[in-house]
Amino acid sequence: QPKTDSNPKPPKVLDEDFLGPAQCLNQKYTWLSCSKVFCPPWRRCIGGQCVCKMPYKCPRLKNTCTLDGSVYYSMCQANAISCRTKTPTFSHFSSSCKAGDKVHVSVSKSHNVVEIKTRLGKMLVCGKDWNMAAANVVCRNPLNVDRGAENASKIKYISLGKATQWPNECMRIRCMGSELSLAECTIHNPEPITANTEVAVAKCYKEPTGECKKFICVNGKCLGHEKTCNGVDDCGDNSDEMCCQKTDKARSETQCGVPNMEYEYKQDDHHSRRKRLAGWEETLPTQIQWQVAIQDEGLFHCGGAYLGGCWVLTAAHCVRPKPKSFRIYFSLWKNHRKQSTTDIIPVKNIIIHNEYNPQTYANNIALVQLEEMDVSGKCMQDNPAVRAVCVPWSTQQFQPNDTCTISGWGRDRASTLKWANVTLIGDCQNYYKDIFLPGMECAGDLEGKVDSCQGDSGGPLVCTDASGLSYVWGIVSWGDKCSKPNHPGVYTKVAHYFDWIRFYTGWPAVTKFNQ
Ligand code: 4AZ
Repeated sequence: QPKTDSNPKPPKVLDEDFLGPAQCLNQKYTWLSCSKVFCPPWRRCIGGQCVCKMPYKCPRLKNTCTLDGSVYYSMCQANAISCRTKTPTFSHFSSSCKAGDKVHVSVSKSHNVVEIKTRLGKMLVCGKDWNMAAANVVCRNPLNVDRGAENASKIKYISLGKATQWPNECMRIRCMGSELSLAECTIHNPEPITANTEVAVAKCYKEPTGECKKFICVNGKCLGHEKTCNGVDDCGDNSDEMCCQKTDKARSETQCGVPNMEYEYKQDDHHSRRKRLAGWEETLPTQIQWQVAIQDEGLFHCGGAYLGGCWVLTAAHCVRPKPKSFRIYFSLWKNHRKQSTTDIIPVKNIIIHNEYNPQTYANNIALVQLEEMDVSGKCMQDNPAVRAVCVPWSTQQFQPNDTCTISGWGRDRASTLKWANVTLIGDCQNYYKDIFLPGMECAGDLEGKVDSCQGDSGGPLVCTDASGLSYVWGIVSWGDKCSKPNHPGVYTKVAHYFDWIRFYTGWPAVTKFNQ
């Protein structure tokens, strides 16, 4: 009788430890597997799958035109219909939906250059922002329904040669990757092209002739193993990025919203337990583990929230597009002086919302991308006193009257990091009339007892859900002075910017877990 193996073999690890384990791959996860990722607004999560929402369940936001010229109430509604019919529906936002505003996309025979035809004429796609997500959308339609592009690349305009008459303008486009047509992506106004301008090139996927001996995506696309777990959705359904083992590769899984309890109550000296009081309270040295301080030319004006990986979220008015003048301080507590757990990280890039308006504070949100330490792609050493906060994916996750926490080194509160509880306020137009805009949220109280103030800007308003996960619900943004009755603090409503954040940080940063 053959001996039974009492030590079952560990699951086979594929692709040099990056892809796998096999149990995960067998689940055939894609970007519609809501046990791992969040569904887009026009889908809802049932039994682990994002299924199409009923169009009437979508909010009424902004007049939305469809390709056949009819009007809907939001992009969500148009996409809920596309989702059911599996054909592109969304065309553009406009109050008068005139048919004929269609965007026509093609890929040229020579050089595979992407061309778009709109009522403005024929143009190319600018190389800036051009990536695999956008190439997948271009190639998805109308032939490669699911499989999208083979690859996305760029070519200098001058290299195209003169044999063909090429358009002399390009449009910058930004896609999430899940769009059914380019119309659903953000399309910028045409820009003039010069000889050295890079323009977009897409090679659309073609079914290989033989059997696929490499990685097979859930949608059937065949990929080289080097394309799996690289932070790029090469499959077009994200299945090459859904099962990646914890490794040193640039984007490892993000765990968010849970402080390291071993450290939370570590006390330097006389501090007693955290109290629950109304009003500002001094924090313990490593209590708010996602809080960062932003230093600009040696000065501290603002806070921020660590999202994991190489990403910090803050207010647009806290930063300027000069990464070299900034340093991010993690695990800072008193006097803006380092403590033993403090890490100071340089900044690689600053992304300010392109519709940020410094007069109205509309879209007061920015991402700070930290400098990588080395080829590992990591931006800081593991730090037990630093944890990431989660990004909320739905504007419904928290509601008026929920109690959340603000923290900061704001004005007149001495020099230790402080925290306070505040209440979300639902009817803020009543207090700020038309200067209160979409994407803003109020918190505090109407008597003006507890409020954020100058110096707290950019810092987090954090709400914790029933399971104990903490989300950065708001970013300290503005207010009419501080603690003024009937003028609560105004915060950037982070959930409103989920797609914007995801576009820049990629899927892993906003995925629940990557295992
Ligand atoms: C400021 O000047 C500021 N009370 C920040 C927050 C608030 C007011 C002003 C909210 O940065």
